[in-house]
Amino acid sequence: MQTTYTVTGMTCAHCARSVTEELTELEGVTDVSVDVPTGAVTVSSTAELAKDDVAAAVTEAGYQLVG
Ligand code: 9UX
Repeated sequence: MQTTYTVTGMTCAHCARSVTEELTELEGVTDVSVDVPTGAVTVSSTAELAKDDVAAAVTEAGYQLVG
């Protein structure tokens, strides 16, 4: 399945990489796609992710999940 989240604070490709790396560590995540200008982060996973886990990973990377 695929879910798109909004993340604030990313301004460059390195930001996107940090978020991607953290999210990829979550169990079941198979792909992460980041659009820096809009903050849209699309996560593909084998099962539905807990939003708290996604938020924690984004925070760990240094950014914030919206909503
Ligand atoms: Mo650089 Mo993207 O500080 O932050 S990683 S703008």
